Amino acid sequence: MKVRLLVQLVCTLLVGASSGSRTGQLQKACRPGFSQNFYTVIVSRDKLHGQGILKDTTLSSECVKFEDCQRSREVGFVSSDPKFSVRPDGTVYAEQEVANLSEPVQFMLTARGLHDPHIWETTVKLALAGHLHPLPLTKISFEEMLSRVWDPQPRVIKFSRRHQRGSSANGLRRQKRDWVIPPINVPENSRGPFPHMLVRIRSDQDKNDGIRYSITGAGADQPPSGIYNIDPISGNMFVTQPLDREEKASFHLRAHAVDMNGNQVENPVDLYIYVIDMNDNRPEFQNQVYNGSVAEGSKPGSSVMQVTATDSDDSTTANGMVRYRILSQIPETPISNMFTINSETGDIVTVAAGLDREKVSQYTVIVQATDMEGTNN
Ligand SMILES: [Ca+2]
Ligand SMILES: [Ca+2]
Ligand SMILES: [Ca+2]
Repeated sequence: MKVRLLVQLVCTLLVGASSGSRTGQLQKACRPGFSQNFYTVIVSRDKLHGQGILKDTTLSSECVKFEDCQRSREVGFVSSDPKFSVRPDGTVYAEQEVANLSEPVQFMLTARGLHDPHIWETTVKLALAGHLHPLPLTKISFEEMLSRVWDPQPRVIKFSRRHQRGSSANGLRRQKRDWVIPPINVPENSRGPFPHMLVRIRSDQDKNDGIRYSITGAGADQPPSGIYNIDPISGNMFVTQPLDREEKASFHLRAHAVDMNGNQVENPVDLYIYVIDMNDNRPEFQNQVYNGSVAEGSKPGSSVMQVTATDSDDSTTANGMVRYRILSQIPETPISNMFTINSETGDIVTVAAGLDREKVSQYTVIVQATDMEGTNN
């Protein structure tokens, strides 16, 4: 599916007149939780040490915001990726040395109150600044895209042995603690058919009859319930409906295995499911009409105004990268391109001299914002 997006707005440049400002306040009831369900962290290249990142490097300051509604609850963050985490002040940092960050990385972050049972979850995606997504997304079909994302053969996920019999003197050898199951990827807006099998959960104990599998967490037995389910006998786990990444970008479930009497036979295993972005949102300007002003007689290069369009798709990929361009200017006097726009920032500046209020007091400029880095024109 190719998505071609076009948004237009009228941007009025009132030459010599100042623009009015408008302030609006929205009163909303405070709800504790993360300020966003998806954070994009662009990591500056000067954080790199060679190709990698050193332990304890701060990747982004105070990026993740947790609203506690002034209850001053003590909230701890836990990351699904042992390499990256978030400090209590919202700073994203490398918890371990990272060999390479050439591909974007995402992890789930769980916030847990120390003195209350609440759990909040969000997704953090890290991408190196200037990262150019190599996939020519506009040139492959939706079906091709899906086939790249779905696992062709559903994986078998086994419960980890937290303790193993070993040959060492004390008989018990601790397995590496940060053993992490590779995340499960599900493309958003999949057309099914549903239920679609994602993985098979298996215990080594299932030679004995009567092992029963279950999954818990938001998306399984907690709201939004029923998105995932599992066959208790085979351990086959399914997604039951199309997903919307912009609504919920990741899921954290736990798989359990019990015997016929309900006794736990394995330690629960954490499953992280990421919803892979599709380009299903167009850039939207915050206003339909922007009013800017610039003094007559201004020199070329004078700043006029900035316009901003946001795209809810993943901004680390072309799906959510917005580019601007000027389509037209009315009147086209004294020349047809009195203004230029920075394609990445939306800053509009003058490029020619000759602004004369007595001749033209107002210009109307049509600006287009496109995603796919503006290549889909
Ligand atoms: Ca969506
Ligand atoms: Ca999307
Ligand atoms: Ca988009």
